[in-house]
Amino acid sequence: MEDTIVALVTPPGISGIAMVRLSGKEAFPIADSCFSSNKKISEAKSHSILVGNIVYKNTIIDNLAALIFKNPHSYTGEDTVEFTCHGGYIASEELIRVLKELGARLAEPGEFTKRSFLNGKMDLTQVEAVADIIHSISVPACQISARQLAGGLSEKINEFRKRLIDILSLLELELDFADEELEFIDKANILHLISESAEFCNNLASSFRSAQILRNGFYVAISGYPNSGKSTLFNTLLKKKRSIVSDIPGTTRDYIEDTLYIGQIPIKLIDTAGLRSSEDCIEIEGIKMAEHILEQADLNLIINDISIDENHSAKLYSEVKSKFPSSQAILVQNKIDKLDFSNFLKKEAVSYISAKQGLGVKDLLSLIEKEACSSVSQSNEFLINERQRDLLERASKHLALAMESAKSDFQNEIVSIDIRAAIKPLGELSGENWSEEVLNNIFSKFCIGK
Ligand SMILES: Nc1nc2c(ncn2[C@@H]2O[C@H](COP(=O)(O)OP(=O)(O)OP(=O)(O)O)[C@@H](O)[C@H]2O)c(=O)[nH]1
Ligand SMILES: [Mg+2]
Repeated sequence: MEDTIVALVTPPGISGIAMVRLSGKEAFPIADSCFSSNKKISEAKSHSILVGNIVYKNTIIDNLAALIFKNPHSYTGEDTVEFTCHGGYIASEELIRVLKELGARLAEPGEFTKRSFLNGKMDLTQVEAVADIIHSISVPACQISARQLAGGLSEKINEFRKRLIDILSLLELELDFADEELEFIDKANILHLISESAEFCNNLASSFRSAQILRNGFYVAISGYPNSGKSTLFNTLLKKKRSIVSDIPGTTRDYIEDTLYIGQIPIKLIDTAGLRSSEDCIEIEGIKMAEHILEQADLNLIINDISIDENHSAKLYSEVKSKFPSSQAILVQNKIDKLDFSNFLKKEAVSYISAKQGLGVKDLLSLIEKEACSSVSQSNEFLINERQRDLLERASKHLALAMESAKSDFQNEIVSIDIRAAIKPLGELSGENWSEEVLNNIFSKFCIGK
């Protein structure tokens, strides 16, 4: 962290202002050597703003404001200047060029946040929350991440981690006095504490799917036999002509994805190739993709052309249900406009629509919303990611083993081994113990300037 780093922290393009951040040991001297104002940046108070010109080699580059943050009271924990220059492509690029010529180097992706972590300003769950806020596509996801950034998740994890460390110390203390046959611990209470910690890890780990939905959207695949009206429904739901519709079976070959907002959960709709046995290698590839999507989706809409027969897709529907039990499936009877529907006996849990005329589509949307909401209904206190889920599962596995040995024949050595093994991943969660590999992996997902 010897280098002083610089980057554009706002997206490049035409805008009122752009922000360039300069952070590191030499931030103030570098800034002072090109910033001309009534006061030097190094002499200004922290959290103050100076307005002045950037002048380099007798040329005025821009007139701008400089926000000054003195270490450790900055985002990175280092001396930092945030220049708000004029927007557009040129002024900020010129400013960065000048700052680089004066000794700064361009920041790597996520380097400002990495420095913040290494300087103890944030723990890893907060770092991950920063990335989540930036990439949020729904209001609840953004709100949960903001809570996580405030430190809620680490606080909770550290509470349980500390509890386990206390248990471990007691178990080890008792071992030291094993010869004197002294007992310090209330075994029933310890068992209760381990079980509570295991439950916490389990519950948090199992909130992963729900977190994924809030983070990435609720995936709804539209599938069925060719010509059943999948693309027509896709377009009707999106209220735009997005997918090609024709009466030639096998029109859709690739899959097409678009986002629809129902309530606060983003719905990712995917139109897929019609499922049938085909000789055409491109269509075969499309069908393979469609099957993969069926497996991944949170909800599968199986579209049936009711004008052929109400039970035409019954086999496909039951196959999808049994092959992909972790996804929900709804049978959608399409083209009801082609039938005399007045005396038709509707079945429960089946949706009846005319994708072409928009009949029943509102009810289908409500059904999708209901499914999406019930998938995230468990109160999502935190938005855990894959790394966090894996660590929580590891902790919970060792806590289960610790409970087993504590229940059968309470031997301090054996119980301690698993408690220690559970404490380790909990420490990795917040970054108490970290490896370069983990950090690189986390920060590679950041953009330059964050
Ligand atoms: N009458 C009527 N025709 C429909 C309806 N939905 C779709 N169609 C017609 O059915 C034909 C096939 O529609 P598509 O939406 O292309 O069907 P698809 O399932 O996407 O077909 P593939 O992409 O080939 O698998 C087109 O001629 C549509 O106009 C409907 O609700 N009523
Ligand atoms: Mg289609």
